[in-house]
Amino acid sequence: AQVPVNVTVTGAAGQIGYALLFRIASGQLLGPDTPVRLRLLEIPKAVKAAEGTAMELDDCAFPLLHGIDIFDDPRQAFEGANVALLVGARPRTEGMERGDLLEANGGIFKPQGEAINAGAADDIRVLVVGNPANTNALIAQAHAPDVPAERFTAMTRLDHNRAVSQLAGKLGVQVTEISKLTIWGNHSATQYPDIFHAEVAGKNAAEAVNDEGWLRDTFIPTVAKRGAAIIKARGASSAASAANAAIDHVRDWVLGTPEGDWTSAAIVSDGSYGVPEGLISSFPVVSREGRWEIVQGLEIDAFSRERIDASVRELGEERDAVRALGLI
Ligand code: NAX
Repeated sequence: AQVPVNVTVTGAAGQIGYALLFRIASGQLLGPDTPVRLRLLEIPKAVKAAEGTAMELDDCAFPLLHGIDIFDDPRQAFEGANVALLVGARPRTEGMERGDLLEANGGIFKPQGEAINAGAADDIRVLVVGNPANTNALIAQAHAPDVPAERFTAMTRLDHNRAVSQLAGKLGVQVTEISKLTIWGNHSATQYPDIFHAEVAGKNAAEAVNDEGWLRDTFIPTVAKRGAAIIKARGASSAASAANAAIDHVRDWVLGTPEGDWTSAAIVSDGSYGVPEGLISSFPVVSREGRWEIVQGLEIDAFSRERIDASVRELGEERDAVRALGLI
C-alpha cells in the first residue's frame, strides 16, 4: 500500500476550506491511488468549526482518507507536510490601509514559513491562496531558507480558469478547445490575461476574436474583476471555484500538465520576460517531473508589455512595502 501524503490546509474552517477538503479527501488532488492524511490549521476560535468539518469528512467514509488532525499551532500543523495549502489569511476590512493588511498577513505567513522550514517534508510544495497571495507567498518563502524557493507558489489558476471560460464563451466553443492562455503578474486587479498566444482549436485565439475593443474593455476587466462580481451576486466571495483552482494547481504540479498546453501559476521569477528575479509572479508554465517551468520564447507585443509591466510593478511595490515593514 502507498504511504499517505500529508496535506496541510490552513483556514480549514473557512468557506474555501469547506469546498476544498472533501475534494482532497476524495482523491481529486493527487489521484485515485494516493491516500492522504489531512492536517488542518485554524485559529483557536475556529478549531471547533474545523472539528465539525472533520466529523463530516469522517461521515463520507472516503477510502483514501487515512486520518485528520486539527491544530492551532503552525509548528504542529506543518510537521511532515508534503503539500501545504495556505488558505487562511487576514482579509482587508473597512478602513484598513494596504500597509496594515500586509503587516497583519506578515503575522500569519512569517510563522507559517518558519514552521514549514522547521518541520515540513523534504518534498514540500506550498500553494498560497490567501490574499494578497503573491506577497504572502514571498513572506512565507523568506522565512523558509532551507526549502528551495521554487516550492513556494501562489494561486492565479482561478484567474486562468475564468479567462478560459470567458474566451470560450466569446468564441462559442467548449473550454476544452482553448489552450495556451496566460495570466501574467499579480493576483489582483492589475493581473493581465493574455490571449495573444492562446489557441482555439489549434488556431490563434486573438485572431479568432479579432476585436481589440472587446479584449481591452470587456475581457480583461471581466476576468480581473470577476471576484468582485461574484461577491455582488452571491453575497460571499468565490469559494468552490477557488477550491477547484487550488486542486487544479497542485494536481498539475504533482502529476504534470498535458502535452501541447500550458497553464498559469505564480512562481518565483528567474528573470524571464523582464520580471525581476525573486518576485512571485504569474507566468505561462508547464509542469514536468514535479517542477514548474516557465514557457520560454513567447513574443510580447507593446499591448501586452505595458500590462505585464504594470502588474509586475505592483508586485515590486508590495515587496518593497513588506521589506520596509521588516517582514522579509
Ligand atoms: P474565510 O474567511 O471563509 O476563511 C478563512 C479562514 O482562515 C477562517 O476560518 C479563519 O479562521 C482562518 N484563519 C485566519 N487566520 C489564520 C491563521 N493564522 N491560521 C490558520 N487559519 C487562519 O475566507 P475564504 O473565503 O475561505 O478565503 C480565504 C482566502 O482566500 C482569503 O484571503 C481570500 O481573499 C482568498 N482568495 C484567494 C483567491 C485566489 O485566487 N488566490 C480567490 C478566492 C479567495 O478570495
